[in-house]
Amino acid sequence: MSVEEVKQVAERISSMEIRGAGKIARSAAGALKSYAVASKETTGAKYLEGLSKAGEILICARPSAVSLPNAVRYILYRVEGSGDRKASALRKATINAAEDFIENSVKAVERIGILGSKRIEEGDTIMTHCNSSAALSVIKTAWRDGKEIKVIASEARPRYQGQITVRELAKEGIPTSLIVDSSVRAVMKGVDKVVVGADSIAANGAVINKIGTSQIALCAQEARVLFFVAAETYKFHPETCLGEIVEIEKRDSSEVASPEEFPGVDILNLAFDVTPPEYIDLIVTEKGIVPPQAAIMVIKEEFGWAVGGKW
Ligand code: RI2
Repeated sequence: MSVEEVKQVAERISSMEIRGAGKIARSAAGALKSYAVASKETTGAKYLEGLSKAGEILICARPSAVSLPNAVRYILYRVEGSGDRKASALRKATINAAEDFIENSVKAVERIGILGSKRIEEGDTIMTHCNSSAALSVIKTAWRDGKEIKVIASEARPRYQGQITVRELAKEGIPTSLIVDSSVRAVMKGVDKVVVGADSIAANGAVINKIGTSQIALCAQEARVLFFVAAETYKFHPETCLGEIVEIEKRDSSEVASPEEFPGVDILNLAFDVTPPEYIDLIVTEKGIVPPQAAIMVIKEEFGWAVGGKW
């Protein structure tokens, strides 16, 4: 894959043809692997220059999901740290690191399902929002374990990822209802648990996820409904330890309504919001279930090398 082709992958991530925080991370890793396979650079230095340029292009595709830069940096860090400086050895190191990332990511989602489903009980009605493979792994694992559960999924306007979720759940045979985002509070009294995914988790345990998540958390708190987040450890945001704020992606207003039909109106399309840690009961990761207050420990454990480093 050439730099031009890497740009095309970045474009598919940007347009959300490839979406979901875990999936964009795996696609970026896959693109770097393909770059390594196709690279004709003969010197290590030139190869590394091209690889880091390709990584930068991918990182810039979407700003809020830290899984994307974490995947790229996981690979670059390993390649840069691999002893042999020959282009061929660096290419091999890239391929190995990318394959490791992808394999670990897929296993992490499975493991989150196993751990998180222990907190789902027979007869539970679970609410979810948007389309998160980590959250759905918890729900599907509970169902496959024989727990009779029901799911209520909100639409997640404006991109309607909730429709992907309900199709996936219905295919599995799970009794599923689709609701409009504004009916969350009205139905919350019939919900036992909320399970959502994450695009980024800050050092203070705040969760950045699809717009509407924080309203759901607020309604859950009011109704004393447990609120769970399912997220792989590469969704924890190391730079928030260094005072950085997670950028909330503002997408094109045409996703919400046609600007031509509403002249003079500012149509705001925020893709994500921030749920404060006080509204979150627990975070299910592949390494264990932690309270949001433990986010800083997860970051130190997983990204100590990065937080202390140059970025
Ligand atoms: P998984 C998605 O973002 C949703 O916000 C979802 O909750 C999150 O990524 C995590 O998804 P978008 O790409 O990695 O739809 O759990 O904007 O699949």
